[in-house]
Amino acid sequence: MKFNQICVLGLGYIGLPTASTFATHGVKVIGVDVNPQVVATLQNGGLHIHEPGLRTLVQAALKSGNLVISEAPQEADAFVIAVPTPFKTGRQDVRTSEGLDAFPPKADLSYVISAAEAIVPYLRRGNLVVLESTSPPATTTGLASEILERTGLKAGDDFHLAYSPERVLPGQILRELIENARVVGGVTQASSDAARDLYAIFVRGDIIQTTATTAEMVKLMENTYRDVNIAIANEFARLADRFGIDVWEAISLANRHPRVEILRPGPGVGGHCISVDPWFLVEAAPDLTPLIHTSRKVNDAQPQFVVGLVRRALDGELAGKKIAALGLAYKPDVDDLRESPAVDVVRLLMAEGAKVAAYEPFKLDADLPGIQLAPNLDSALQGSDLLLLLVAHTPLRQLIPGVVAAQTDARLVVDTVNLWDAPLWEQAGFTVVRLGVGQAGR
Ligand code: SAJ
Repeated sequence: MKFNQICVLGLGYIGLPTASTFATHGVKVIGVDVNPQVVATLQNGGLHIHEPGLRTLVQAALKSGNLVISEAPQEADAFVIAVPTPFKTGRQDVRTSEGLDAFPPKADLSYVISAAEAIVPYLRRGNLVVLESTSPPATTTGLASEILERTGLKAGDDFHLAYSPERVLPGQILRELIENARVVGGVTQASSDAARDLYAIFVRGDIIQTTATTAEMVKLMENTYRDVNIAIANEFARLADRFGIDVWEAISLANRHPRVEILRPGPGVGGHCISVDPWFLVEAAPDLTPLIHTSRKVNDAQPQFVVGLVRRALDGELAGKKIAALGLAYKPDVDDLRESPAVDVVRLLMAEGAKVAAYEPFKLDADLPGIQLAPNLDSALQGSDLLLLLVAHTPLRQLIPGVVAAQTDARLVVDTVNLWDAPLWEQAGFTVVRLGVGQAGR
């Protein structure tokens, strides 16, 4: 199939790079977002999200004249839906609810529904529609196809319909978008072929065809697999803490086994993907998913475990203590605070009466209700009783213990990500507590 014009709905972390990449590969693209602010920002040459290299890519796409930003779709050969699918229950409700067994939260498909509805007036015979948003199994053959068939056209017969998961890693989106293998699942073979032709415009990795529901499951399985594996790493950290060993040493030794690859424990699992997607499977089949459900609970409880470590380091008393929380993003070297366990840790500490100065080197002015961000490291460190390292950001890795010692009265460090060289910090006068390292392992 040939594509002269593509309409991409949703200009977030996936839609914007995708739209821009199609445009820089010579195709006319209409990038659509329902948020007028996002549209205005992009039209004025700005950027509402941070991703390495994205600014240059978007500018090139706009400059080429191939990318046009708009609030409404237009007729096109292909429509790509890349809108968010969050869940309805706020994560905070989930984490603080008494019985974590009382939910699962429900997937919020309202953006997918709106996007599909927005396409209806423009959909023509022979067009291709691809859903990229992470969705519960059978969303493409069910919900998406039902809405699009309001045109009177039949999915698979009159227009092509496919699901293709994006699997790019935030921080490396631009490279992975092009280089990763791409799975395309059509509702018919012809739909799969059309989707393959679409991504062949820029994908250099393999493009693998399957069914729409398999493609949906592939995405959910990948992220669930990672969540479950991080959960076991977090449980190992708790066990190591209890049994007085160093989990980081134990993991590196276990990983010498040719068939073992344990991931890293930490303050919990965040981001808009891995901490969300497993719920889609739990929601779709609660009777079949006790392991997935439990893993979510383990990872969601990890901020509580970190608070326990801090409380213990401060001899059981958090109220009135000043804590410098270093790093708030959901993972290293990104500015994305969505579902960040570090933010949960800060909130939990504050709920126990601690005074927290939070410093996020990649985002100095985030709007986090109730949390005041320190404008710089110095002001976070000043007057603190304890330094709590929550994210393995490169600028935090580079801190020099002797210099930090001169900036703060704190002589206690809790490192939740095993970033800092404990002996060096101890030489500079700090007592270092590391997550997953019990007394005898220190
Ligand atoms: N984390 C750990 N320990 C680890 C690895 C990660 O605690 O060993 C934590 C991170 O700190 C973070 C969370 O898990 O809070 C998720 O981070 P991540 O780097 O594992 O993944 P994401 O959410 O940035 O991106 C994932 C990727 N999926 C997989 O690796 C299977 C990416 O390829 C997907 O495209 C993306 O989700 C998505 O959009 O679904």
